[in-house]
Amino acid sequence: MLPRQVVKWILVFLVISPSLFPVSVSEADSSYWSAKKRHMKKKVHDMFYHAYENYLTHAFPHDELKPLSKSFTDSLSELGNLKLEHLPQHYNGSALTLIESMSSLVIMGNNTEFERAVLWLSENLNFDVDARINLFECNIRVLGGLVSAHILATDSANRLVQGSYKNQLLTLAEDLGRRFLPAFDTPTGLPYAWINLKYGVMENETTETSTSGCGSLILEMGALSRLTGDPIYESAALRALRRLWSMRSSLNLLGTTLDVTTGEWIEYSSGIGAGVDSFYEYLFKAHILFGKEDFWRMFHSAYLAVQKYFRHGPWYHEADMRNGKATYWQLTSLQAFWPGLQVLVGDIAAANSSHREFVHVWKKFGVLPERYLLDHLMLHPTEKYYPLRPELAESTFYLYQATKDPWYLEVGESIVNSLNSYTKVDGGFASIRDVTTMQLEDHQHSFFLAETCKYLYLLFDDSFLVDRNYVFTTEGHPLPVLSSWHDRLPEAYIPRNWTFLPSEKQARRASAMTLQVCPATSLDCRHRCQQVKSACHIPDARSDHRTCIYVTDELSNEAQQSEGRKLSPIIHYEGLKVSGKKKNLLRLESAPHNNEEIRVMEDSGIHHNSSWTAHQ
Ligand code: DMJ
Repeated sequence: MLPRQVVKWILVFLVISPSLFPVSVSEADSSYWSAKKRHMKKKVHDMFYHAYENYLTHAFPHDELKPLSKSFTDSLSELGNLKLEHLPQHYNGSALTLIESMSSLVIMGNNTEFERAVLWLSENLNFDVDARINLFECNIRVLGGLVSAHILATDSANRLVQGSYKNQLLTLAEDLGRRFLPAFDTPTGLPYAWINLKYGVMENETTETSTSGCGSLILEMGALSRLTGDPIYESAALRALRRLWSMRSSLNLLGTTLDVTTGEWIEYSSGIGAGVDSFYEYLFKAHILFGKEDFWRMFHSAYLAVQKYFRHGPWYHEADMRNGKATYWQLTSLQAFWPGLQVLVGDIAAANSSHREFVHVWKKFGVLPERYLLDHLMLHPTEKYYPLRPELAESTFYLYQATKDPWYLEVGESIVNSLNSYTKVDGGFASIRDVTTMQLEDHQHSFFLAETCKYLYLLFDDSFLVDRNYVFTTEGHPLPVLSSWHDRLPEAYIPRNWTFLPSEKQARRASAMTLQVCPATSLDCRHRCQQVKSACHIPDARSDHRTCIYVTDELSNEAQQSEGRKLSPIIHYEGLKVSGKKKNLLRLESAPHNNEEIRVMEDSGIHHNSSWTAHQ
């Protein structure tokens, strides 16, 4: 037994040691997370290659891998033609998964394989096939994949060494873009959802399409126009987008499906998920990519309407565009992209609270079910599947970029672990048919390589993004933010120094959007925050939705003095029992780490950490 005096001194030492050696504690902390990131990056790298190599072995050049039977599916054309009636006899698909993998290969630093893919596609890809394809899917996956890969093949990084690249991917993209154009030949300019690559719009083609189907073509088609110098693609996409926007209700809400010939709504109920999601995403991203004020105005009104009519605490239900009344109370897996978009906008508090609800559902089931009935707290009877979707990983990546809170790394780790335990099979990664039984389905979607693996990789290793600014398309393909692509960037949008705003103590990153979106945002919240209001954040009026806590002076001081990681995220605070006078209703948001200061904000406040700049 140690003498009591010695025990006492050991205890005293343990209590005061953190203040004696603060640096070593935080160093230990940061080396822990660095090691964790390296380990996780390797795990994601291995996942990607397991999926990719199995695709090459068992499915290439067909579209997608069937990992259980180790065979293939030509999903791009099968979507529009389940009986495969019109496909040429020796049709080999469009190498969809290879196209979708190219930007991920670059992000993971594999230029050799990227070059191999570029050369193969240059020599073999051909769109002159009698196949009815979905315009939206083909646009985001194939056109987006090709345009992004062309940019990566020709930027200043000199990734291709064989010298045989003569813009073949751009030529292919342009050929595909031309094949899209007949779809826009409607009385409204709204495109048909389906088009035959060889023959254009087919006889008796359905005139029904979705909001995302005609409202999210602008990034890829706009980029194609900028690269080729031919405005026709961008004009077609823009005309459709404007027409769609003109169909909004007086509440600035849109429906989910519509008729392209009459320009009338078919389904008046909509939300932020299936059939609509990327419409919102593209309004905002188009503003970043092309600098047009119009996109911003549309996005701003649309975003406000979403927050006002769809949001219920951290959840988003559907509502009727005509009167804003709630229709369906459902959480869908696709909605999980929304917090990521909110990070780009700078609405971090709202992003954080929704994101953790999705994480909660992910943890409850092991993955995110396609549809969960919020009003009954149960799974949708038929939509119990999880097809390896990327949206939660995507939002986790954005939130980590904005906050650097290691909690998001832990979320990423649990996503990776779930994917490996439930979906990894010998022949690749299989979708889940039913999240209650974890029964698998014989399909590895191409977005698993284009998005799921990419966002997880970027979460743990973002070196690809250092000193570069990209907008990721809805399919995860990077497009660079170039000032030469900006039509107009008014003075008011440009901070004096592109990336940093001076602050008394420390330069704080601020996005160009910050200045425009939220001019009243406080950048220094160390001493009891001033009112922080965002132009695009509608406060949730119901007090029972709030995730706030009452903070006493003592706790507030403690929060400001403590090491950020332990106290910063809202979630960590929720378990605390705070006693004392209810002085200020405060909310802790964002996640300072190491020496960054804690930000304490009023409810409904937002903080911007994201930044984007235009390269010359
Ligand atoms: C992807 O193809 C795109 O992200 C699209 O916008 C909707 N979601 C799927 C993957 O879930």
